[in-house]
Amino acid sequence: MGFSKVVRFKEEKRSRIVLALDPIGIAHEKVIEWSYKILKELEGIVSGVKIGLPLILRVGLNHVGNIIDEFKDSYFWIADLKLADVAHILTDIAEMLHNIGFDAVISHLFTGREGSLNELSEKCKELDLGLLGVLVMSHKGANDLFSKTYEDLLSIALDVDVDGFILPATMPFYIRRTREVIGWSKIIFAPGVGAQGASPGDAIRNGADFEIIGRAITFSENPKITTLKIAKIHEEVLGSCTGK
Ligand code: BMP
Repeated sequence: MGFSKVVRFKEEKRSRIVLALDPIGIAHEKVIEWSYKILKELEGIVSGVKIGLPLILRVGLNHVGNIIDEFKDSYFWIADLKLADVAHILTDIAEMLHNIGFDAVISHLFTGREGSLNELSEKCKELDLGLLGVLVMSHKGANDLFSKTYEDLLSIALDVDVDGFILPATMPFYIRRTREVIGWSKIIFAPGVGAQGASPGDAIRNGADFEIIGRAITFSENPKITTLKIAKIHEEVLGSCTGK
């Protein structure tokens, strides 16, 4: 358990797919059943699961804990609350998410070092909870601000020693640039594949370790077949690259 599990899954050359388990549009009373069904179907072909407010607000943190418990050997678990707060709040939330069974948390970086990310990073290291920083987001409006703050956020992230980054599959330039700066020491996760426009494999070709994929899988007619097709594309891309 913990971030070492994420690293181990990568080293064991498992799939490079992280499922975004967002039950958008699913009837309230069906959300738990929907989650279990999809997680059963995708065992062995998806490595990690990212859970955010859409699921947590619908079923509550206890049910999320039960889901993680049931599938803890099959997947690593990322809590996507895009944290942005002061230190005592961040460390408290990190501890709760760790206790529920999450292996990593996603945090914004703009809150800065002292009184926020320094303390969060320290707590995450104590818990072996991976800390993943959002460098640039995947939607168009990310260009309004993130493109201007990229270098500063990267320097904050390196100072506080995050374990990995969230970078847009839709803007692979940022993935390439980050990989050039950080080498292979940290893990890059890229959302924006499928429904948001990037093609499967694009982010990995440009240096990402994992692609985060939601609707392209969960809303497809046959999630298992769709995921197998994406995994095959990833294998082909990885086969033609070195260093990954
Ligand atoms: P989808 O593949 O259905 O577009 O979902 C993408 C997932 O990745 C969502 O859970 C979203 O919150 C997350 N995400 C994103 O789309 N862009 C970002 O920049 C950061 C994210 O965490």
